[in-house]
Amino acid sequence: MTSKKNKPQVAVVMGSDSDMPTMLSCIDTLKGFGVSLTVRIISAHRTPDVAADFADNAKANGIKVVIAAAGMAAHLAGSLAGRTPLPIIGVPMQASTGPTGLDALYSTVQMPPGVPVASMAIGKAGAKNSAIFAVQILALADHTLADKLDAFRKAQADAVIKKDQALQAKSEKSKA
Ligand code: AIR
Repeated sequence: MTSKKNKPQVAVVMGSDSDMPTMLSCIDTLKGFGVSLTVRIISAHRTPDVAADFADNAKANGIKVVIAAAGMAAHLAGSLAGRTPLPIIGVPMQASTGPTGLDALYSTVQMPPGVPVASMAIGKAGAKNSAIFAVQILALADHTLADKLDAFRKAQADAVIKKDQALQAKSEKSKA
C-alpha cells in the first residue's frame, strides 16, 4: 500500500497484519503531516528473503526513514538495520500472548554496538511516536514539515493548557 503518487519517503513495515490495528496511529499521524509513505507486511522470520530484499533496496527506492514494528521475538527492526544505512525506528508490539510486549521491547532495543535502532515505547504510544520521530528526521531538511511540527507541538500544548484551565475552573466552582 502506497499513499500519494509521489515516491514514499517513509516505509512502515510490520511483522504481521495483526500489528495493523496498533500501527494505524502511526500511519494516520504520518498522513496527517502529509508524508508520503508505503506500508508493508514483512516478517524477519517468516519472509526473511523479502525482508533482506526490502532492506537492500530501500535507500535506492528513495526511502528516507524506515519504521519497523513487530511483536514477540521482534527482530524485524534489527535485521533491517543490519542491511541498510537508513535510520530505523523500531516499534515493539504487544502480542496476544507472552510478557506484555517486554519480549518485543528487549528484542528491539538491545541492539549490539554499531547497528542502532531507535526504539519507541511498546504499543500505540510507540506507534504514534514513531511517526512523529520520522517527521522530526525529515523536517531537518524540509522547512514546510518543520513548520507543521511546530504547529503540532503548539496545538498539543494548547490542548493540555485548556484541560488544566477547565479543571481549575471546576475546582474553584466547587470551593465557592
Ligand atoms: N512476528 C512475525 N514474524 C516475526 C515476528 N516477530 C510478530 C508479528 C506479531 C507477532 O509476531 O509482528 O506481532 C504475532 O504474529 P501473528 O501473525 O501470529 O499474529
